[in-house]
Amino acid sequence: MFLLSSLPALLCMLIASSSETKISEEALKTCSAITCAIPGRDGRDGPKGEKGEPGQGLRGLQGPPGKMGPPGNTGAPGTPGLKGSKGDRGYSSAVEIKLANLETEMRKLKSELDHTKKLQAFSLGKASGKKFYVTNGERMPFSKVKALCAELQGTVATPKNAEENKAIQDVASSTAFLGITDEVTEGQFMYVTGGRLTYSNWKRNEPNNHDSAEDCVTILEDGLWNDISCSASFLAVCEFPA
Ligand code: MAN
Ligand code: CA
Repeated sequence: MFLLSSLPALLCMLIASSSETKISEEALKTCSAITCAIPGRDGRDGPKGEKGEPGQGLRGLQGPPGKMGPPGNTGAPGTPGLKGSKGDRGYSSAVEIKLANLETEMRKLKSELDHTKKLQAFSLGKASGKKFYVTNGERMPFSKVKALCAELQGTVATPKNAEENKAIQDVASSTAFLGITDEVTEGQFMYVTGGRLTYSNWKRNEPNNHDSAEDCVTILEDGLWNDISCSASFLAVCEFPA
């Protein structure tokens, strides 16, 4: 009795739970005629669909940079550097004593030199801030005078004004060479230390380049100048800075 009356409902349930997506007209009529009291169970998931086309929406903003990666491996060692300079020898007490003795000796020599310079300046009547002139009283050709004065860290006496001319005249007991020649260009007298003449004290009718052989200059006993042969011998007078 029960079985018979519930048959249409059972049939309806079977139709509703069928895997067919389309329910036949017939089945629907049957179903509408009866009451489907119990819903059928969900069907099983269908097969996965094909991958869809990429979306057409706007792309998002680029995200922030990722975290720093771990440090790489240590590189191979570089080429060796240049050899350093030789170190000092170090000090022994014996060397230290010698050094101290040398320092004492040097202080003594410096003070003696200072004293000697003062005596020399006094004996030459040297005025402070003025060039001074020295002679050994010997006569020699001009090239020798130049060499001698250079050896003494001086130059050949060269008056640049009347005062200096007088100072040289006072030192020279006889005719003396001056540090002036026209060896480079005939007729153009120059200082041997360089430059054109800025002062002259020529004797009347001098320079005359007598016998076309007079490129050097002498100061005569009266302080006046004469051009003369460089190979003739005259007094050597050297000049030293103030
Ligand atoms: C005379 C003059 C000078 C010249 C000498 C050369 O004294 O002519 O100019 O330099 O002779 O000895
Ligand atoms: Ca002359």
